[in-house]
Amino acid sequence: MNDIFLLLGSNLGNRKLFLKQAIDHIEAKIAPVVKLSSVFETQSWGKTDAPDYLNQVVQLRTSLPARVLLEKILAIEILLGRERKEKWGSRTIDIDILFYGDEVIQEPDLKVPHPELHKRRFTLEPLAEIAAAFIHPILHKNILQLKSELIDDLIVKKV
Ligand code: PH2
Ligand code: MG
Ligand code: MG
Repeated sequence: MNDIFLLLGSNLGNRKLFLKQAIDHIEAKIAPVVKLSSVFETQSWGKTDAPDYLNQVVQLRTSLPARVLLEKILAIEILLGRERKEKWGSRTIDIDILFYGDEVIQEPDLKVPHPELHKRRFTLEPLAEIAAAFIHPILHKNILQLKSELIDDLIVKKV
């Protein structure tokens, strides 16, 4: 079994409900959630005039191959009304694979660990809540260390 960490994000419509529905679909179609961070309200990163997000990190354990996991995640995004029009466009739900155990995957459409995770407060704050000691398999630092080195000053607050 692999420890999987997923980041959920929503900044369109009933954001809280989309997070909840994403978790319900993950549990029904992928695996039970073993840990869940608080929900954080976060300023939009990359496209700073977009509405604020709600972000939350969930931990699962599964032996599903990463590619199968990715396919199931994309299907859940579509089910919850995700549309892809522009980079960093607002979305009902985004589900990103942050870590797949300590595996490193570098394929065009599947990069694990998530290549930007260590630069983003909206990811590291919820992740630190449930996985402070988890070691990043490329950077060889734990989540608390990565958080202490962050230079992202966008506002991230627990709701
Ligand atoms: N996701 C992005 C781009 N910007 N900003 C916040 N606060 N939260 C996100 O989940 C997010 C973002 C691309 O997926
Ligand atoms: Mg994303
Ligand atoms: Mg995504």
